[in-house]
Amino acid sequence: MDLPVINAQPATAGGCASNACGSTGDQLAHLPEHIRAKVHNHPCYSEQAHHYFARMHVAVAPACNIQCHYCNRKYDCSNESRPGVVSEVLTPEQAVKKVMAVAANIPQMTVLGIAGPGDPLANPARTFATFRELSAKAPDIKLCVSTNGLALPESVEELAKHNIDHVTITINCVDPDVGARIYPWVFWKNKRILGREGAAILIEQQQKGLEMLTARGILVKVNSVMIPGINDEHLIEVSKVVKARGAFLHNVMPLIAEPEHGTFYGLMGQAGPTHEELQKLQDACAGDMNMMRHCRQCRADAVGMLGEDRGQEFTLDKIEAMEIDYEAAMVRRAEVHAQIARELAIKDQARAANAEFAGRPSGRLVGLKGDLQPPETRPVLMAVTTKGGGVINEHFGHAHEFLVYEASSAGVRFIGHRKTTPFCEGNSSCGDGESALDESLRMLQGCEVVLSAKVGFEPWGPLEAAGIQPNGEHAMEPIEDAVAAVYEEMRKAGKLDPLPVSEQKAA
Ligand code: CLF
Ligand code: SF4
Repeated sequence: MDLPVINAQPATAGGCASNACGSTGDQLAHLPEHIRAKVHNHPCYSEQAHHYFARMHVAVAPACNIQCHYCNRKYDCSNESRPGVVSEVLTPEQAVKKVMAVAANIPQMTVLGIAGPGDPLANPARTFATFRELSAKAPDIKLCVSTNGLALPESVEELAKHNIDHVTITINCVDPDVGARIYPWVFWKNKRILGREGAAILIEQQQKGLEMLTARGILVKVNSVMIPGINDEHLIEVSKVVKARGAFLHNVMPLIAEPEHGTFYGLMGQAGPTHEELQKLQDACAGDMNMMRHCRQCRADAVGMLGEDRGQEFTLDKIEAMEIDYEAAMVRRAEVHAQIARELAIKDQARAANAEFAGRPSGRLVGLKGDLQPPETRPVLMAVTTKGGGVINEHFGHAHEFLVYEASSAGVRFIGHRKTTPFCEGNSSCGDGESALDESLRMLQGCEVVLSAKVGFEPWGPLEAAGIQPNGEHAMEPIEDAVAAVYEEMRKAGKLDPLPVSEQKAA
């Protein structure tokens, strides 16, 4: 990113120092070189990378060895996917073919993950056959896996053997009493173990696996499903524990539970958190942990940039018809990756020059140059629409999601994303756009500005009426620059009350 990096904390040995892994700026600058090399093009481990690089999943793992109350086996794994969407399970051979076809056609695809629809490590033969083939045939693709952790300790050697540098463990609790309310059973040593006893085994295996992985230098991300009233407050403790054991990143995701998903929680009416509750918990955890805030809870067969799914372009029949010259594809992929690296380097240089000109290392808005700092002003949430590349390049009416940023005197930080339905797929006719616009307005709750490449006449009035200022003046600009500029305009226009002196932080 181009703007102020909010460096809230000093660097630590365990990974990112700030909340920057899910945040802004040259978030990787403080990391040791070998860690940077691992995460710079992984769209989940680096917020910056997710604007430029894509991932894909292959659904080769149908079975699971535990039961989560938020999962129905008929649907994708809730660890890493939206419930309610069925995946086609592939054989390892089909999966390898698909990966190579996608890599040849989407050169920005850097990471192959196995994340379901069950648990990859409960299907070790299928999972490792896929990894083995791919590491031989497509060595330029990073391999990634997501697991519930029950079978992790016995799989660590095999994971290391295949050069799997990124492992996600879904850890929802470190207390078996909490676990008993999330996991009705685990399947352990050929027996189904119920309730608290089963949860205790799962927790022990997760923590052991985490330690074994970090001891080998494998980067571990911990995913946690926030279940209000069950583990929400407890996740602060989870964050501390997993950080102490060497986890690199913590991803707190909202529970998705609807009756039509057929899950226990869905049927029992267990509610998921609101945007505000999720952000509050993520902020509370951030004091101890690098937080991921850009997770899209992907399907187990997702393809493309986070937030998009191009799976339909790569169905088995279409792949069969494709001629793939992977040698040539690797050359093309390397060129595209080098081009992105050059683009990012230019942005980093511009940011460094900005900071130097402003006379301060970071943590202040670009545009506030010189020695005098204005008084601290209240934070403002702004939504942006983007198709990727880190710039504002999506029309308001075409957006499938809003990225939400918080601008304050301290800088610009990424808060999260909110899914929506594009209210207008065409330029002039908006069909049943009214209800979709209502949905967009609801998703924009709490935001005072929405920045898009273009905002049409039709939504303009309702947005203003809802207290959200539409803004199309920063089309094609880097997101953080644009957000900072608008914040500065608001400050100059007197729209931001200075914070009381007692609430101002030392600059
Ligand atoms: Fe897939 Fe997971 Fe690897 Fe990413 S997803 S296995 S780490 S490549 Fe990413 Fe998707 Fe969130 Fe997962 S956005 S659900 S965190
Ligand atoms: Fe479902 Fe994944 Fe939990 Fe297994 S680990 S029950 S597949 S959410």
